[in-house]
Amino acid sequence: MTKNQKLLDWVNEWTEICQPDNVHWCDGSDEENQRLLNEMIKSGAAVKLNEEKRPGSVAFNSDPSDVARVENRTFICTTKEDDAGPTNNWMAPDKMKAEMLESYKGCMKGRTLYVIPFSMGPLGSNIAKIGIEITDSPYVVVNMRIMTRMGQKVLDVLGDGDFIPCLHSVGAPLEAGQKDVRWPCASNIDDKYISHFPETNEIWSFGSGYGGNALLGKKCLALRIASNIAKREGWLAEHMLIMGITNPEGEKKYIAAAFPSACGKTNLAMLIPTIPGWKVETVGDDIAWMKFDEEGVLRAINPEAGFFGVAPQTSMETNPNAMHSADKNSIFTNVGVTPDGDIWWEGIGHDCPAGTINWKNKEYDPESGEPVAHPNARFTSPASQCPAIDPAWEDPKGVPISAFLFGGRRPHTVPLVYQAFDWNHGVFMGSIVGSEVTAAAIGLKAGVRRDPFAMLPFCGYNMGDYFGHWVNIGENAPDKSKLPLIFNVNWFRKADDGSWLWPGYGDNIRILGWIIDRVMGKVDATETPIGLVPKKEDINIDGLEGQAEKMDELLEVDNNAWLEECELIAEHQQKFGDSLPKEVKEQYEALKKRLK
Ligand code: SAT
Ligand code: MN
Repeated sequence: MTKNQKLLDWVNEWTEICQPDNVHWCDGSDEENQRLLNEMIKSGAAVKLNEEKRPGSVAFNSDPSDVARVENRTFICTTKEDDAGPTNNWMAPDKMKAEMLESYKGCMKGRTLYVIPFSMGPLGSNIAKIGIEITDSPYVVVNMRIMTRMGQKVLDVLGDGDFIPCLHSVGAPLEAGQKDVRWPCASNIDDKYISHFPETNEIWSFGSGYGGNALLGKKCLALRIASNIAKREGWLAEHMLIMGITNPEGEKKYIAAAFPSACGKTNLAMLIPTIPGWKVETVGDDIAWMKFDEEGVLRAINPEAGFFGVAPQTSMETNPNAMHSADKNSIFTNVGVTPDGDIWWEGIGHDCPAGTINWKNKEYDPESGEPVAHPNARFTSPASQCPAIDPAWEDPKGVPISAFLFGGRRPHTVPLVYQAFDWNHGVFMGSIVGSEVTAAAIGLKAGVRRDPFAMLPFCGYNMGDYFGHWVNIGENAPDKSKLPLIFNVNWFRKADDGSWLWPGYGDNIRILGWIIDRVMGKVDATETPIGLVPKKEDINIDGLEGQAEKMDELLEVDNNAWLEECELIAEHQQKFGDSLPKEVKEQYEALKKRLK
């Protein structure tokens, strides 16, 4: 329990508003976890999986209307609209609170209000932050127990200190005697809100029980709110994986990497090298918090304690470390459940057994053409179960970052890898990250969907100011010579016939190897208008049949294609108006000049 008066008052206040039948303070114990799981299995909300095949694990199916983050219902609520910027939905804090308060009144009737104390980051780390989530979803409780450090031990560290209040309700009160549904949530999209109040460090979420809408430590706290705190305090809260890379000489470097969704970030974080002597270890697959230490080294922690990974297409072929992370003690959401009580999804690597129950609770029908798992189906698994977890992943000091990687899916124009000339050039590279999408995917004309720093849905303030913050980090670094080098990678370049030019997956270690060589000053690079590109001979392609002939095309920088790219970049930069820092604008002008 706690004597923290602010916390007690806050919980009392919301108990009165939400009117739950019970209040439960989560201690994070095994017993508590088991009791909640058993209750959900008994009520039919969860399916217990086969104890031999998938020990300690359960599967949930969500309501078909509640399957992913709801970006159009995600709000940044600041006094001035300009502080939310052109890429966020904005509403004034007072107006949003008044509107949502109406929704919260009596919203937990018939339910239990759970109080979840959690730490983002190793308990007691000076980079870590404590949040308290109020929720009426036991599904959220058991997920938060995996994704964060959770329970009484957090209250012990908190003492009478400050915390980030995170309020969540599925928005589905029960009348007396009303039977619950398997996945309660607000039935109407307009009744859902994922609201952030960066000026007061508050999160109010209503109406959704899924993923980042409901597990408020992840995108809401660790990215949208933390990015605001980081800007104020001079550090970085980024949508980045963190990995350790050891070369055959036994030298180890850590890198952090940002990619838009669907670029294989979790796969890269857990990569198994295809060339002998190299080792990759995982610190985190989604979020990095980074601060300079006393020596001026930028150090990163993974604020999370688990993986909330996309299940479909994850297999022993594509990502054995992720598969093993989910061997046991895991929660599966919107996957198929086989007759023998295991899980199945598209791309898991074997055929779907007859009699499998799909994510809509119907028996799998191969004729229907409907997928068994929802494309955004997830596994929630403890990071400690990852066979490649880095020995320093819970080090409260964090790990030293030597390089940043950005990248997207770019079938054309962007070479396999190139390095920024300097920090501000790297910031410019991050600001233009994007993936090429087909017309159907965005409902617009085909083109490059820009996702600067892969932070578009996660930057909790004006994105132009965010670029400026990155510029400032470089400018104010205690020791500029110790700043990470910045690279852009593109595993997705295609030949004219549409075939991939690069094998990807475990072979990406060959590019990471070059990056590490650059960090250690072991190899030169070729200067091009867009940045520093590898000399062909410095990329190890031993054993890759037919690869040598593709390297010229892969590393090619076509000035005309880049001049066309510049027009797209100009369009993109325009969105930010006056908030675009002059340093980033200058980088664009300099690039154009080098290309001409
Ligand atoms: O649902 S999460 O926000 O946790 C994952 C994602 O959609 O990126
Ligand atoms: Mn993510």
